[in-house]
Amino acid sequence: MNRRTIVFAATALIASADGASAHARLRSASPAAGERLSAAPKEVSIVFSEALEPKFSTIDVHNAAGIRFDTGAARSGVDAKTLVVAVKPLPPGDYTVVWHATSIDTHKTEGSYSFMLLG
Ligand SMILES: [Cu+2]
Repeated sequence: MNRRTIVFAATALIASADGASAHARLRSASPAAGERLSAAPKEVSIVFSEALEPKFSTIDVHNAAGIRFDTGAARSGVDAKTLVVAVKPLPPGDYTVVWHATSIDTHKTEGSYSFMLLG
């Protein structure tokens, strides 16, 4: 490759990395954002718009005091677009779910939402 070819290849790579089409975005979740539950869930499950690399994707679940309730690593659910993490028995309260997703094209996205477990 001469220098011009390398510059062109690098520019093309940046352009494709900039494309938003393959970034994993949250499509739905269980518990859902803002949901008020009367029974404690045993896991938190998030469906994304793209297939994920579960080894490089995480779901943290913590209460208002910052105490973590997720247990173990996040794993794929029913398909590669679903990420699941088990949670300890949840006392009533407010919970925040923080997710970091790496899609199979290695692009990273993140977000968070909250749900409430009624007493
Ligand atoms: Cu992407």
